[in-house]
Amino acid sequence: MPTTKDVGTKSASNDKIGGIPTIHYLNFLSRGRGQVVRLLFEDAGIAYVDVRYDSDEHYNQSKQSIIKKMNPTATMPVVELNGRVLTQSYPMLRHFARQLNAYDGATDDERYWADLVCDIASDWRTLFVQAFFSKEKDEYVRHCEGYRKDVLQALERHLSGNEFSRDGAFLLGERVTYADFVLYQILHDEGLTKDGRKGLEEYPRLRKLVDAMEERENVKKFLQSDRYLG
Ligand SMILES: N[C@@H](CCC(=O)N[C@@H](CS)C(=O)NCC(=O)O)C(=O)O
Repeated sequence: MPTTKDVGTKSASNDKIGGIPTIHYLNFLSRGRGQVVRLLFEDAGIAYVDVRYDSDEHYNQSKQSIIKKMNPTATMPVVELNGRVLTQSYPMLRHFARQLNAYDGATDDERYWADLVCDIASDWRTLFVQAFFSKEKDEYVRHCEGYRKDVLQALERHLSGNEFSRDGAFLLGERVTYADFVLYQILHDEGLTKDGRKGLEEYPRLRKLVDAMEERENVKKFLQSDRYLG
């Protein structure tokens, strides 16, 4: 059976999104595509119900029963909210951003910029997961030396040069977007936010974003809470 936990207290942000969401996700500590949705809930002060499935349980049982009933692709995260089911992590974030009237650009150009960075982070996550879970010896080491270096350099160059992000900490300078969360989460899951940001020594612009994310009031509280599982 999955574990279920109530998190937080109902707030005005819950009213804006239409209630208290239930998020179904694998028990990947505080990592993965589902975690970034949780992190946005935490930041926005959204109370939520956290349902976690162990991988064995998911693949042997719940994938074909509970999850596939809600989501045709049978993947997670899946969010139930007010009798509706939401699927696909990053479109979900954009949906909540619009409902909260926050976490996104104010113009087409700003939104394009946030979506662009989200897309790079999404491609990166796909390759990270493949390498991390590969049965082939050294595949993850090859990933870190190859693709990961390239994508870090590309992101550093993008953020340092872009008119919206070059002067502030977030993608839109002082204003945080859903894509900052997506980028933060892959940097976290790759182990680049810990150990004094050792893995980000060559990427000062990305380090600035990570520092600013972890200084956000509710993110900071979350990282210091027992809900943060590493
Ligand atoms: N594009 C989907 C990808 C979802 C996805 O691949 N989720 C993984 C976990 S991060 C999953 O459900 N894996 C288990 C499975 O495929 O059964 C999204 O962003 O929601």
